[in-house]
Amino acid sequence: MKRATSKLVGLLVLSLLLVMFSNVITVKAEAATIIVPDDYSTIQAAINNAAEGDTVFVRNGVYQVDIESLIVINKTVSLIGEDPENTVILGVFGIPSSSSTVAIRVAAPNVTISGFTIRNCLTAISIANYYDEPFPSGCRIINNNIVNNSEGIRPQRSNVLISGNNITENQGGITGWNTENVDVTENNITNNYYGINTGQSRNVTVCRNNISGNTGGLNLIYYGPYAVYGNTITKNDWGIRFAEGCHNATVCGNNITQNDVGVVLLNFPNSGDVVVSGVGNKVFGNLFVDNSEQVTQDELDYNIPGTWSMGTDIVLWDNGTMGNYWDDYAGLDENGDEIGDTPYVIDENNQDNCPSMYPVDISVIPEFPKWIILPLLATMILVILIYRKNMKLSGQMGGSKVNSSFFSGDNSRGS
Ligand SMILES: [Ca+2]
Repeated sequence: MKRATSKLVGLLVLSLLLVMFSNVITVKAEAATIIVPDDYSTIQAAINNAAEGDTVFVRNGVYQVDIESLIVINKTVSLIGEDPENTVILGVFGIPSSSSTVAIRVAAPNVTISGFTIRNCLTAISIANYYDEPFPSGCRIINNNIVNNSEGIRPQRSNVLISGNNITENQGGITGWNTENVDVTENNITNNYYGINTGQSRNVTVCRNNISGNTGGLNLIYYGPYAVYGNTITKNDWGIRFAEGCHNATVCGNNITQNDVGVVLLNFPNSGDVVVSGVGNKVFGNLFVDNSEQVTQDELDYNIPGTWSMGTDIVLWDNGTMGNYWDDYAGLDENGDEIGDTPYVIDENNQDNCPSMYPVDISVIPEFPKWIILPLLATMILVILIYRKNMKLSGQMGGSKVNSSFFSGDNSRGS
């Protein structure tokens, strides 16, 4: 009985570990590498002839995509370019009398796309499946140049990692839509119209990116929660905008500097949609330095005045003990606790109650845990507690003491 229980617990723990590290240990039994153009002349032909788990390796060259030659990844493969500067997927977007839609559409789980320049497409990479296709979860878009597309990367399904990419000169760099659990980490997101534009997204983490030179850096709209930390947000027309229905965004430990406006609170009357004003948003532990304006409240007037406020007009600017560093704060610190004695007032609804007298050290802002790890960790602890309780019970019932102290480290207790 006890042996069966411990076996069961062992299996549970093992399966949890497998889930936690599934991205790392994707089974690659007998995976092959198919080379373009050596084995097949087109990327799509290589994918069509690949088996699950194979790698499609694409040599340097220019690979044209248009409406007739879009790439659909409908099985779990890694699509790897030889060199991101010289392995180019080229669309025809912007050329008169031509049309292209999505250059690469990912419609399978655990797909990796790495090592390409993708330019001049309507959408460079879309992660989206149709009903009869497998759900694309656990996909990774890493180390690519995404240049001059209408939309760069469009995660439309869950559990996506977007890391190490140069995303530049697109209309929208990353445009989330109906997505959840997206990590946007350590990308250069520069000179786009919108750098990142969330939409119908949940659990999006934006960390340690360089977001600069965009018209809008990071546009936060419904739903949230969003974690935005450790980014350098600089030289944008506006750095971060809290817009329609942004809920539970935490913006912490960012260097927000040299923007025309650091943060915009967008607020406008809404004529019909039931999307209420965003709540639960916090901005603390950030540097606000050398922005022409730190925070502005924008009121768009193109909607007919109605009953719903559609934007996000109120944000918390401190967490009760820590606020932000504002380089234009004019208050004093007479009690010497390094926190300004008077609030930094933004408008009648917004003020930082704990403005820092000195630039906060954003390098020591603790990292947010990955969303997925928390419930898994809780489950594991629960399993361990149950295991311990069962062992204790069986020990009291006169069972052998083997392993009963495995988790306690206490070998002295006999049965
Ligand atoms: Ca003080």
